[in-house]
Amino acid sequence: MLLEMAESELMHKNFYTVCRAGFADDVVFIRQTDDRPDIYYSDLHAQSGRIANHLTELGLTKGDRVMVQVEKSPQNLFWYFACLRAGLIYLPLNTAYLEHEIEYFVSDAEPSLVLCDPQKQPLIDNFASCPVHTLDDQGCYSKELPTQTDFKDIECADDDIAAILYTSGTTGKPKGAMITHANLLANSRSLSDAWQWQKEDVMLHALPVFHVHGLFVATHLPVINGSTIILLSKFKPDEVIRYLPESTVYMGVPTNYVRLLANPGFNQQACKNMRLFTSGSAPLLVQTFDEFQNRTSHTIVERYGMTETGMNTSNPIDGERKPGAVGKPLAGVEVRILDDDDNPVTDASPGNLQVRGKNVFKGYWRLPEKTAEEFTEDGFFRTGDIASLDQDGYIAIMGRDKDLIISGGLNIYPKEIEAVIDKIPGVLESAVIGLPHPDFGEAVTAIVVAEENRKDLTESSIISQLKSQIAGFKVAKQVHFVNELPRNTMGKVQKNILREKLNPQ
Ligand code: MCA
Ligand code: AMP
Repeated sequence: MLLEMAESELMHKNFYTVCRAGFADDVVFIRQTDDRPDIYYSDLHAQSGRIANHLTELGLTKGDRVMVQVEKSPQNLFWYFACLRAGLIYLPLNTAYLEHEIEYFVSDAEPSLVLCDPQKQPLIDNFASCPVHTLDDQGCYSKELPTQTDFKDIECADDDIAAILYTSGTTGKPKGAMITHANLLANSRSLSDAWQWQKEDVMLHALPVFHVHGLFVATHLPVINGSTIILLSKFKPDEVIRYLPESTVYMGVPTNYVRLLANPGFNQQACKNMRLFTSGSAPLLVQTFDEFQNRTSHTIVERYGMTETGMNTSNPIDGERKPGAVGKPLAGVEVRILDDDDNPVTDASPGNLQVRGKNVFKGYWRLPEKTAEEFTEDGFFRTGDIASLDQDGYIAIMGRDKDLIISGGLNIYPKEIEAVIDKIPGVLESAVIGLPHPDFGEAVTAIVVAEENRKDLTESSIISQLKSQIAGFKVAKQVHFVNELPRNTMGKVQKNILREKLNPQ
């Protein structure tokens, strides 16, 4: 099995080179929809080689950042693997990000090349000091690629950075998580093993490819095993149901499962060849878990991860998959639960979850102090999640120590939204909270204190201002106006009171 490969394998290779040893050229890498031709692993190798040559000809060298904000396509994945091969740092961005958000990422990451959709090019050109090239949703690149497909892969050490993924922060400014080639390898191997991945597995891929979930978990597992991916450009329930019978593995966030269950065409017949359904990125409600089991006779494998750590725990393939639990630590991942005084919790009470292992990232980009704060002296990463451990060794995520909303599997930091609302003329202050939502799990909800007589400030005016400034998924679904925000004696806004008031149980 993969886990038995020597750990020193990466010492002179990059993550792609290790994958390359496991895939065969004549196997289909991507099965496309709409009768478009299959793409083979030989194509992945040749096309990523051409792009890697091109990037080298452009003068990019090891450690340079390539920022990518494009629609999902096979070519998008060629670019990702090309960067790994050339020792460049791949930096994917959510396609929903707007001007100010992108400008921040460009200034913080200082990329040597930006690849974006053609419509965004003029905008990004305004503030980027590097070249801005385009890749459209059909995979057409704005420049000519060299014909040379051979490329001598760049050697990488274990802690060379493969990718930077931005994750929002409680301070309101997103932080770049530096993920190494060794992190990618360790996590792909442990997951392959835990989920008993077979070469013959067919991955139905409907996740975005700018997060750990879609880019690493759902792409790496097929690639490191040389399996086929059916690549859907985005999640559409009818399309997923159409391609499920040809697949064996599906990975989703809870919202994907809620939406599949809402579709009458989602039934046992559609799932007849399926081996594995996994869920993560947000808590899976027991209700969804049960309904799924009743409808399909399949039991979802819930797992738990983070951008900074990749996957940490998973329910088992063999053995009980407990609803409401995220399973046991993956091979090579150490997990501990501590109380607020840093003493180990020895019973099933909730405490602060910390993790250590080869899966854990190198640190935050250009933020050594923040990085040091998030690690303990003995090298555990503080996840900010509150967890408990039951007598069978299963972990359950009970809550979060961080002020974070997870909506449809996407993280939203209230502080960032509050900062935008507070700048709207006539707003005195605001608080942003997550309230239970049947589709998104949690819905962003804003509570606003306005100046007296500001009749122009309405729910829709606040929402439209937000829409013009931040990505759509972060925009408040509801806005409530109050005379004042509840505060404790220290002056801190009591968000629990707001939650209770707006969502009485
Ligand atoms: C879209 N909208 C949302 C969200 N997504 N609102 C709240 N929360 C969301 N997640 C809004 C849009 O702004 C838009 O608003 C309207 O919904 C329709 O937009 P559309 O793009 O058509 O949305 P959709 O296709 O319905 O997308 C919903 C989705 C998507 C499929 C659930 O958000 C998604 O793919 N989520 C998964 C994200 C993911 O992969 N997360 C993993 C990251 P309007 O109509 O007002 O304009 S976490 C991770 O990687 C860690 C490590 C882990 O553990 O996995
Ligand atoms: P991100 O920063 O986008 O990588 O999101 C990571 C966070 O998502 C974790 O710290 C958890 O709070 C949450 N998360 C991921 N998977 C699960 C899960 N299965 N159950 C509960 N929360 C989860």
